[in-house]
Amino acid sequence: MPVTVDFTTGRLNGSAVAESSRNLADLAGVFLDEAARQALPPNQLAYRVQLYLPVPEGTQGGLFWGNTFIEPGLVGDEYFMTKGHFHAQRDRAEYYTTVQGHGALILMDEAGHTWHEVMHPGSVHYIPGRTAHRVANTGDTVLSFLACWPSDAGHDYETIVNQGFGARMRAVNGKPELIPN
Ligand code: PAN
Ligand code: ZN
Repeated sequence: MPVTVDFTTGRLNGSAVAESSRNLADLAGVFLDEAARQALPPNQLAYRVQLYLPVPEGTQGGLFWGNTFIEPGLVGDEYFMTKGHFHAQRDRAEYYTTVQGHGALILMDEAGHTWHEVMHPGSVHYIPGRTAHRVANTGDTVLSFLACWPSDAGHDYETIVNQGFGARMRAVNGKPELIPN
């Protein structure tokens, strides 16, 4: 069965599509206010990823495709977001394209300098190599985006667990602001 994208929702269809999800219980230590995270239901869905991996992980010259759906919500005053990562092969780049909703692509270079790009339906984001990336849902509906990256990129979550990003996307008077740590 061929793989198709529903461009109204961002949903990926086809028997070759794999799916994974992250609940708040999977995101210990990700948010600034850990007590606020623990006060929320641990089985609350934070985001889902649909993956189309046509070649084995690590294949040089191949490409992977992934669709991410982030639920709306806050942990304390911080928007629901992905864990974020550098690529294990540091020079590997990636494209993100927003389908639905509103958000912020938070980017960080290897020196910890952190900035963001606004995500809205149709926005295209080039993530250069050596740049950690994480997405926060700053709207009140599901944020969905498409991603495409090299199949030999790999994911380094460890560096983010240990060092975090240099800034966080927080609600200030109901509006998103990137606030340095
Ligand atoms: C994306 C991300 C996806 C989930 O496909 O993997 O949005 O975010 P985390 O992997 O940080 O949990 C991507 O950037 N792939 O390289
Ligand atoms: Zn990535």
